[in-house]
Amino acid sequence: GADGAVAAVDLGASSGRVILGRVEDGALRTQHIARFANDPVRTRDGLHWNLLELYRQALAGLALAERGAPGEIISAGVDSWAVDYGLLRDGRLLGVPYHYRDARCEAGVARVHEIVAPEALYAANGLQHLSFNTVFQLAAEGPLLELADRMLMIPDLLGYWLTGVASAELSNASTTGLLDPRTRTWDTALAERLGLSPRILPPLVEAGTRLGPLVPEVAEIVGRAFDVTAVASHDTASAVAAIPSSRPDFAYISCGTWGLVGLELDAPVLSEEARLANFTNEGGIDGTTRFLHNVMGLWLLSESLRHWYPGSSDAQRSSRLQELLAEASRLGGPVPLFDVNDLSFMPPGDIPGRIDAWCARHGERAPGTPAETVRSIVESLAAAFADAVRTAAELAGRDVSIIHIVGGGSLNALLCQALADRSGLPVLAGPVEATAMGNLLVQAQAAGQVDPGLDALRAVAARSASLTTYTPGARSR
Ligand code: LRH
Repeated sequence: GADGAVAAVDLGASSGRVILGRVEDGALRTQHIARFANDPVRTRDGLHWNLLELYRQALAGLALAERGAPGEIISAGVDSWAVDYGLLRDGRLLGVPYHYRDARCEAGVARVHEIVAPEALYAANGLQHLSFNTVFQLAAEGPLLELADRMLMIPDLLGYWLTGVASAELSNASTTGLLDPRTRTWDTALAERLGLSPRILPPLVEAGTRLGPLVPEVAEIVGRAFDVTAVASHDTASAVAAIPSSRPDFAYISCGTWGLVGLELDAPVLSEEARLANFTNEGGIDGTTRFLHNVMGLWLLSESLRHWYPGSSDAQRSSRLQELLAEASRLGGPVPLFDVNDLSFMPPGDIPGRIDAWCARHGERAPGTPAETVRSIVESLAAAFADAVRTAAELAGRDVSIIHIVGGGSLNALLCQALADRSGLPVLAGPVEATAMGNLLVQAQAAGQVDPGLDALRAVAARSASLTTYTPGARSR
């Protein structure tokens, strides 16, 4: 296969990064080029992503990567969080894309369910009910939708700005609620029933498809016109692709802002039990199904820190979090457990206060100190993760013998040990940058640097990651 480096633009809900990767001796070597905050902006009409800033940072990162390795980059790929999108008319962006934590979605849910009942919707799209699924956001969109001739998901929108090619990569398209999980094609009949013009849905592409070279204006900024490849552009799909496992009976938790907990399957599970358990069937690479449940994740910690230390920097907050986690791990005795998935925790704001309110509503003692709140969050997340693993296995009729946790949560020893204890299963933690690795490896595979197939990709991921094992019951006292 071709030599050369590949670049990942990986946009998470709280930060973005540009990472350069090279496959050498069957392992992926990565180099962190740039990291930047992703701070949403609230305006009079709601909560938005600062998308132009993210794009500018992505370009700056790619330019820096090119300068550090002149002429070496053969391809770049973009992934981000799911469900959000921009509307365009004649290639021009209409309005500032909304953040999925904006409150506008509920009206859209009611509008959609008036036309298609929840059971029928699940039978059609296989998605767990999240009020921010694209289909509900579109139903709450209002007049801009009439003007639009295209909807592009966030990574596809960046891909379009980079190359001029408008497409919809499948893994992320599968989070819209407008894709048939069996055929992996747009459900244009469903779109039409909901009053959405199918013309706004771009042509679908699979991860690994070459989109094209950077357009000249972009190449000028970046320094050269390398290719852009469609990767598994849903961050969770990239993370699952890079799970460093060689065995089929693993469960995974992609733990960043969210904890995405589930199994990789050959086909969707569309049973009524799966719908009631709120399990989703999202698209993975190579025709796989990501059968998973959205559990609240590190958001509960990061947003609590934001509440306790307003105006402090990212770095200050994360060092304070380390101190609180250390303190939390020394606490003896049980801490209050709460339902991390309670909808009151969705919007930005005073999470510790809402945890207290949840406890009051449920006759539970509230945590007394920030360290105890942190311990409550960690234990409650671990309990919810373990529960989701059990439910996934039951619903899919599969055995699970190991849990892989990747993403930021894999660095949280207290969380990983609590997960092992509560699930009774060994937990293998890492890599922390699984999403970026999945992004890079799909590109390397498209370039012929990795053998075809998901197994070959995972074998490279396994050779590239250093993992920590947590054994049930090994909690130090
Ligand atoms: C994680 C994630 C998740 C989606 C949510 C909107 O970053 O992509 O898979 O459900 O963001």
